[in-house]
Amino acid sequence: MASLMSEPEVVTRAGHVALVGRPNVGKSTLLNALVGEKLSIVTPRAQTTRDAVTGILTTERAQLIFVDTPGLLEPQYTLHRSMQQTALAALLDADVVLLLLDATRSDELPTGEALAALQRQRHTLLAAVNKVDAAPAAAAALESWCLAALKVRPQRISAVTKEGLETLLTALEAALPAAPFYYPPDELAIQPVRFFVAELVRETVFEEYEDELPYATVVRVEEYREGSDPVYIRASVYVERASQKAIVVGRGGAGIKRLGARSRSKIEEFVGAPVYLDLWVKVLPGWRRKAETLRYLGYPVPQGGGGAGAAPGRERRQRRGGSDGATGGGKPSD
Ligand SMILES: Nc1nc2c(ncn2[C@@H]2O[C@H](COP(=O)(O)OP(=O)(O)OP(=O)(O)O)[C@@H](O)[C@H]2O)c(=O)[nH]1
Ligand SMILES: [Mg+2]
Repeated sequence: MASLMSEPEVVTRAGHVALVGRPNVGKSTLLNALVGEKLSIVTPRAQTTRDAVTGILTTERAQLIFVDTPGLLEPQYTLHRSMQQTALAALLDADVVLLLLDATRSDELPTGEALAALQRQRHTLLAAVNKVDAAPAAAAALESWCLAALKVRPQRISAVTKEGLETLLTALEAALPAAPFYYPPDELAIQPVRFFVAELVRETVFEEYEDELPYATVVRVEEYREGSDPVYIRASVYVERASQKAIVVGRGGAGIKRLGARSRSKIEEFVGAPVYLDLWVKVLPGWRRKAETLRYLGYPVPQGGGGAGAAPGRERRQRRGGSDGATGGGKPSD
């Protein structure tokens, strides 16, 4: 008993840090920079992230479980409401919330339900003004807003140049509760490989196609044969209309070939092995607006947006990359 009591106590800190903010402020870029691995997809366009993407950073003193979230927006259709629900759930579940503001967009500030949730979260709220490499002058206005609205002084950072990230990390570590590590120290991600594969294809859709098309696109990995060489992956790219399918496929199949080749090289880098990517374009009419198609695709269905049985974000994340057995109507058509 005496010898047990005299052993030195190692105090570690651990918990969830939700990265929240308006679309395009750099949440996913920051997650990748902090974890040191590209886990969350990044595009120059707003509303890229649709899921809570988790990345883990274990330091000597702390384990930070970062949760990247969809941008806080004014929902316009059912998928938006699903994204908003995912973001707010991550915010409410977190041990620490990091609100990101964008130095290049001093008008992009949280409003409504999101602002109210942040104000309620004040005791665990930190804030940062990102992209100071691009527009350091605009940071002052955002700092004033943050102090007035949330009583928090934001730090100045750049997720791209990594300026300010060490100081931010120290502040985040200090804000976490004392706790043992929840994951092995070398663990970086929680979501299954299938999730990241689908996201990498979706990111490439953002890069290859313009206007509304990337927003009308969702990717589902239908089959993943790890044992085969190369790794065989069959994935469906769902769009909302036949005209969109024609655009993705392109003249003589040139579009889908380019999408497949570019996606494959990203996936090979991610899984570290040669990959055969079998990509199919399918039409799932109006999938963004219908509860049953969203459910089929694994998105949480917001309350009031499709009746009972909406899966909360955490459960859905595990299911989405799991078996192909997800059902719920909305049968895809070719
Ligand atoms: N100059 C500069 N650009 C940045 C910085 N951080 C992110 N960006 C750019 O901002 C754009 C949006 O970045 P994302 O990380 O996708 O933003 P997000 O907040 O995750 O966006 P959503 O997922 O749409 O909500 C990309 O073009 C990034 O390269 C930064 O520190 N400096
Ligand atoms: Mg994002």
